[in-house]
Amino acid sequence: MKTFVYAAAVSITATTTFAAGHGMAPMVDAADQTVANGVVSASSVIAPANGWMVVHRTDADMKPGPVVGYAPLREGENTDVAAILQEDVATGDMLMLMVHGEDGGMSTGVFEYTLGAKEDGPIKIDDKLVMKVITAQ
Ligand SMILES: [Cu+2]
Repeated sequence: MKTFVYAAAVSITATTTFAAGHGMAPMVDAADQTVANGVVSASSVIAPANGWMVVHRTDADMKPGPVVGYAPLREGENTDVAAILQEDVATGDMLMLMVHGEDGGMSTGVFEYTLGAKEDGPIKIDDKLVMKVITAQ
């Protein structure tokens, strides 16, 4: 009897976690902002799994360029995600905030992506990157 009760509790927990993580469409919500404090932030990010918000340089072509920052994400909703910029970003520069996974590298919890690599690479939903482009003010 004791074993049965334990099994039922585990089952309910697993179902709840699945619903919370997969019920919301992955997205990045961020606005144009000053980055004078050395940080770029997103007001809300929904991630399908634990991973990273990666900050790429970009331009009018909207292609992801070099990585200039990253911040950890939890599965589900993240609010006020802040990434420290690794180099100066000037007023008018465009940045692409993108959801990346935590898969394929050597270490969990260590950001191992470099541009074009598979390790901790970008996630895709319906073959599209999950990202938002902002301009530094
Ligand atoms: Cu990316």
